[in-house]
Amino acid sequence: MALFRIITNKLPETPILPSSCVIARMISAETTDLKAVLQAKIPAEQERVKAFKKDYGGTKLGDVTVDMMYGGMRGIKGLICDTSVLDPDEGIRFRGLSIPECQKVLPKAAGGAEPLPEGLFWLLITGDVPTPGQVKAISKEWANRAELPAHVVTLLNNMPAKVHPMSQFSSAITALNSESKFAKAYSEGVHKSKYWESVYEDTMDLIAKLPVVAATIYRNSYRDGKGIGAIDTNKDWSANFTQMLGYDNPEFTELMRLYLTIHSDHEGGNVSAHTVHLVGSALSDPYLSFAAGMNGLAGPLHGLANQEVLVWLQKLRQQIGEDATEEQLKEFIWKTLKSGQVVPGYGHAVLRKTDPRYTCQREFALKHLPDDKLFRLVSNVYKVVPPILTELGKVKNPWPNVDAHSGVLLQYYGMKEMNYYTVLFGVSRALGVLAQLVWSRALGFPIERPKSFSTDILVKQLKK
Ligand code: CMX
Repeated sequence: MALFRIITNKLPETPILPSSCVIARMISAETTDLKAVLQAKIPAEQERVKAFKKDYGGTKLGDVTVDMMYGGMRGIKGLICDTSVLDPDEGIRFRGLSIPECQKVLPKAAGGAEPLPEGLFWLLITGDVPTPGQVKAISKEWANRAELPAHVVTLLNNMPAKVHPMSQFSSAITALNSESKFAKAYSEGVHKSKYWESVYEDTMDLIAKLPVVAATIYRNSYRDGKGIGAIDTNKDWSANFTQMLGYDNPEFTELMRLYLTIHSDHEGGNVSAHTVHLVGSALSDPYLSFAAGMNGLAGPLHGLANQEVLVWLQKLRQQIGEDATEEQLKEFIWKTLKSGQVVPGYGHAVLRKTDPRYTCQREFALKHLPDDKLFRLVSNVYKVVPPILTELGKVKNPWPNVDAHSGVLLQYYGMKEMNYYTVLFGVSRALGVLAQLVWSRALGFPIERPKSFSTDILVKQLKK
């Protein structure tokens, strides 16, 4: 019996494969080491796909190019999202309104300058700018729906400290599905034309409960773990949230109103929105769908970038100091890139200019904390990063996104626990993706199921 055989990684139907890529490897024919077998195959397959893309990347199957298929479906127009649309140059518009327009027309808290996220939710789900009375009614309704079932509190209180806040968040949301009115209605045989009604009820319940879940995680992970206090039905959603987190500075509450408004929605194709839509299309209830989206938000290329930015800034401060010169900053940024890492908070799959969510946070900082050292550092980084990313030659958008600025503001008001930041993003994201979910059921969107190909079939088909 031969102890060894030659595995040639030259796969059938690959005439486009350069001969230099035919890799032969000696491994035991009877090896039980699965990883070793895989390791032998991967380099050749990488080369095959690279060569295939080089020759056929621009070739279309229908309206879709091979590059789009291998490239994260970038640029494929294949989704409907009515709540918001993202323009590459101008940034997000919520139901047609830009962020500055929302800041102008949406109702504010008494004495406040920032929009109430309740109003943004009304706008997203109806398309209409609400009156102050309508916004007040939502604040009250969410306060009345906020209570958590005992098993979710027990679950959170028993989470080991090493479980990341986003994992705690997602677990608690999944466990909340015991309360789903949609799941109950479905099991009782509700007619499909009425799906949206119980999805709406779950949406309102879930949004109401998220600050309580989030505040419980914060108190358990970073404070004394004692109770979060009672919800005040006369306070708005953000004011109740900051009070439960244990913050009493009204300026922090104003920041939270802005934060929860601007992180809410970014049309349909981003990982969190698309995941909620996809999972919801299987008629998984809103709790399960939203929890799935939160697991996507927890990725460092998406929402977790707000944590990564602060980790990166801290490293920068430790290594070259807060008052680093432009040359030192440049050197640090190149060091990051040369070590194969991304500069967190910069770049975007759709945007091609500075994110207006970055700009409005910068304006908040200029108004409230112009002399903060970390803010100044972020401003200096803003001057230096875009030319470097441009010089790299491959980055399509060298400008900052929302995550480049949010942590600095939170740090200023005393929230220094950066591992927690993505939870705040998640609380806000509920407003957009759940409004989208209600409409998906109201419009009867079917289960999502795009067609995939294998590389072998694609090669065969295009050769023909
Ligand atoms: N730093 C270094 N390299 C970057 C980069 C950055 N900030 N942004 C993009 N690139 C690189 C990509 O990694 C890619 O490199 P390879 O070809 O070697 O794989 C190349 O430039 C082309 O990428 P792109 O088309 O410009 O960007 P994508 O659409 O593929 O990715 C994004 C978009 C956001 C994932 C990417 O810009 C990135 O990784 N940014 C840093 C992480 C971040 O801030 N994410 C938060 C985004 C906002 C959010 O969702 O919250």
